[in-house]
Amino acid sequence: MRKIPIYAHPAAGWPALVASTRKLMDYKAFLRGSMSVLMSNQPNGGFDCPGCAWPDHKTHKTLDVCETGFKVIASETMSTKADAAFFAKHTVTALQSWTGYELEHSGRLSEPMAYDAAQDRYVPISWDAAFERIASQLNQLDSPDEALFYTSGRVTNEPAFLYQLFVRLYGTNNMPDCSNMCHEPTSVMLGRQLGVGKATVMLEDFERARLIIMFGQNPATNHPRMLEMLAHAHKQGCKILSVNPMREQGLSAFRNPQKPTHMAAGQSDDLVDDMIQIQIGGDAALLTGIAKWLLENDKINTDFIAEHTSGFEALQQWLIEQSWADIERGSGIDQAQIIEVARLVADSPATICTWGMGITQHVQGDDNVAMITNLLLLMGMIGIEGAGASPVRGHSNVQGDRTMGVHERPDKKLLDSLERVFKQPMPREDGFDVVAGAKALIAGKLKAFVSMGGNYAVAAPDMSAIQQALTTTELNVFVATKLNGTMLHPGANNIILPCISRTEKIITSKGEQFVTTEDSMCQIARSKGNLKPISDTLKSEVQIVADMATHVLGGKFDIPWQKMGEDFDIIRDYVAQAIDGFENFNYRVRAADRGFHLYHPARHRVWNTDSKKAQFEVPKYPITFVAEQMQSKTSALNKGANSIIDSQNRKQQVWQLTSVRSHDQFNTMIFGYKDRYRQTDRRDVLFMHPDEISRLGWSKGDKVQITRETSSGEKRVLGPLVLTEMDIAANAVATYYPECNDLFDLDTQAPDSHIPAYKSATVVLEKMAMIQQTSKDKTAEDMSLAVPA
Ligand SMILES: Nc1nc2c(c(=O)[nH]1)N[C@H]1C(S)=C(S)[C@@H](COP(=O)(O)OP(=O)(O)OC[C@H]3O[C@@H](n4cnc5c(=O)[nH]c(N)nc54)[C@H](O)[C@@H]3O)O[C@H]1N2
Ligand SMILES: Nc1nc2c(c(=O)[nH]1)N[C@H]1C(S)=C(S)[C@@H](COP(=O)(O)OP(=O)(O)OC[C@H]3O[C@@H](n4cnc5c(=O)[nH]c(N)nc54)[C@H](O)[C@@H]3O)O[C@H]1N2
Ligand SMILES: [Mo]
Repeated sequence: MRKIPIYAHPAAGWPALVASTRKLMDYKAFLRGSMSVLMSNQPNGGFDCPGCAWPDHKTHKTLDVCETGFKVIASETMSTKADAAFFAKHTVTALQSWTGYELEHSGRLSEPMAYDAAQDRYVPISWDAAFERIASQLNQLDSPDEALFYTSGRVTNEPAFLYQLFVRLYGTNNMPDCSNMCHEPTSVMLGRQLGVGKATVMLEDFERARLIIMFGQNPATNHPRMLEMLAHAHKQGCKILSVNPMREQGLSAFRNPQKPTHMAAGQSDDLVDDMIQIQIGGDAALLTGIAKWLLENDKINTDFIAEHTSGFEALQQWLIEQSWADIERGSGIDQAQIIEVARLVADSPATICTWGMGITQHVQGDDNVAMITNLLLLMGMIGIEGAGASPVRGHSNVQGDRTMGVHERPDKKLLDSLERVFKQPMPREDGFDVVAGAKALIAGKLKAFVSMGGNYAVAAPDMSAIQQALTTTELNVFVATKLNGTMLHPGANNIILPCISRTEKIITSKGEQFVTTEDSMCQIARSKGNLKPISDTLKSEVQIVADMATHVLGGKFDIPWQKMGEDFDIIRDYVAQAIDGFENFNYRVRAADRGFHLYHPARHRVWNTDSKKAQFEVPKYPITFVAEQMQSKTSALNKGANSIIDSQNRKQQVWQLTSVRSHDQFNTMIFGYKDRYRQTDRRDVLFMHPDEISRLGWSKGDKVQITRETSSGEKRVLGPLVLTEMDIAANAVATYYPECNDLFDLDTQAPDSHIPAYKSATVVLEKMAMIQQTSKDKTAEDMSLAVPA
């Protein structure tokens, strides 16, 4: 296919700095925010950037923050408040029609609020009254399992540890977290295959790697600080490949903001040597092809396999059985190009595979991760310098929350350890994850929903159904910094508890407190905000959990909740006793600027798996899964009188849809409508290759509607969307998350990790002019603001 011209301005560089500065101004956050930005991710104090989980550079004393970081900080440090006066002006019904952009810009939540049904408004409530109401509702439930306790990955270690302790002592493991929608296949499969569900690499490995393969990841937008590391590796001769259905343009031209000369001279680097434009959902097939060639050409590391692994024969047999025809059909890539990649893998003494949501968010997400790990194991690329598995986490502390015990399927070791330290029995039954919790809510089986951050309903599939279900509960509680669409569907009691954010100071009777986070490469470091909280009324997340526990559990357990709320060292002392790898936590986290690295056995070729060896896994799904699905939908669609005929009188075809992020959002928090790299200034777009647009006889700018049929046969419709050109694989289309989340359903998920398949949905497209009578009342212009909350 023809390549379409790339974005003219390099990623990062001046445009990114200008965009960042403008965002601080938009948010009226300049004074609070700019001072704050200078303090993020610095050695010797400062706070951990509340953006992504990419590790900090060890030695940087300059601006170790990026465009995304700037925007997230601006969003936190804005001086506008969503306070009592704000809520007095707007009914909840009116707020329901606000866009995500409008809600995000309504300001920082600054006092506790409770929903008053008579007025249809949130009204102020005192902290005490709020906690009493929470306690009375939670204590009335027939079983603690009727409550769901969600966590989002921005929550830091200390509140996360306290929260899981409170929830377990209350009596349930119903602790879904955003990880269930994000890197869950990584946690599950790396856990099973290597013994630890986390990255085996450290930042310095990127300096020694000879080959980096990036699967389904868009660092220019989502982990901009990673670009600098890639640029560095590239300069040293490391080959970099990107496997992605979209040519993500931020990777093609990068200007390093850390290097003023680079910026001034207007130089830029192309970071990617080759781009493998995979079919959506085709990664397992591609990896199968690479592994098959390596195996059949004696390029695998037989010594490593013999000494360290188990399950090789089964994988070998399976690889031999896979045909090149299926590999090509499943991946959309020619055998010749796959062999080229395989040769690079064979020749590389040090290979890192990195991956993001393009790998995990599929029905075959678990298989995709398994195949990446299989490839690394076949080559012996775990436990040597410059090589390994590098899943790149999203939220800044999503990995830490899990380490602290926020987990709906806790392992026995964690529960034993909590019982030993706190001398109380812990619930042993697995709880609900995001999908199971949402289904239980919709089925009316849950009576209370509590969330530590996040925007559960809007981030999940079946958004509207979850929002509707929240109106049927006895209690919904939101510990949060910003208003969002999960808070606007009140049940009998709906309470918002505003918290101090990452950029703000936490001062208690014991003095200024710091918290800790864990980055994507297992580094634990301190984080301390430097701004005065936006309102004197705010409490820290730790104090909110301590108060909730005090009110809900009363004097039932001999645990110093309030002392912990005042002195976070006490929490860390408990963590040191309860969680592996945190021995001497308070000392070690203070001893070095960047804290400490958590022991990772697989880095040392110690395998804490069932077999005590690294484990090969055979994929569960056929590698032609997506291709088959598209084929069967196409023939079903074109059967009988209902078939849709396009403008050139051809029968309708189906497409594979993926959902992605822009640099003007952080998940459901919409900062703006622009995507510089993808050259659009609206979010209601459908990206399609220009060749495909002309093949259909359509034009860019046309309005199209998407229809998806769920596994139960229900039709979901989204549109109109504006057709926009993009260098994306044939048969593939893309749009922005979360606007599309009602297209996805809770039943379409991976078998072991239960991750929703946000990255591949088989859909039908229709040009709006051809659709009769459906949406005459809605123009694309209306839709450009219709970002769901
Ligand atoms: N600015 C900004 N930064 C963020 C976030 C944000 O919303 N905005 N969110 C944070 C969070 S929580 C996360 S998890 C990370 C997410 O970071 P990423 O994983 O980079 O996020 P996405 O944009 O969801 O998708 C990544 C890529 O997957 C590709 N893709 C889609 N389908 C497939 C496929 O089948 N195969 C392959 N190989 N690729 C595919 C898409 O084209 C896209 O380039 O970013 C974090 N950082
Ligand atoms: N279609 C589709 N859906 C997806 C994805 C996708 O790629 N496609 N990605 C999935 C992924 S990877 C993720 S991680 C989820 C994200 O799911 P979530 O983590 O639930 O969503 P966020 O939008 O990050 O949450 C934003 C809210 O967090 C609150 N918040 C912000 N900072 C703080 C803080 O410091 N403390 C507290 N207590 N609250 C705070 C604010 O109230 C804000 O409104 O979405 C998932 N959904
Ligand atoms: Mo994420």
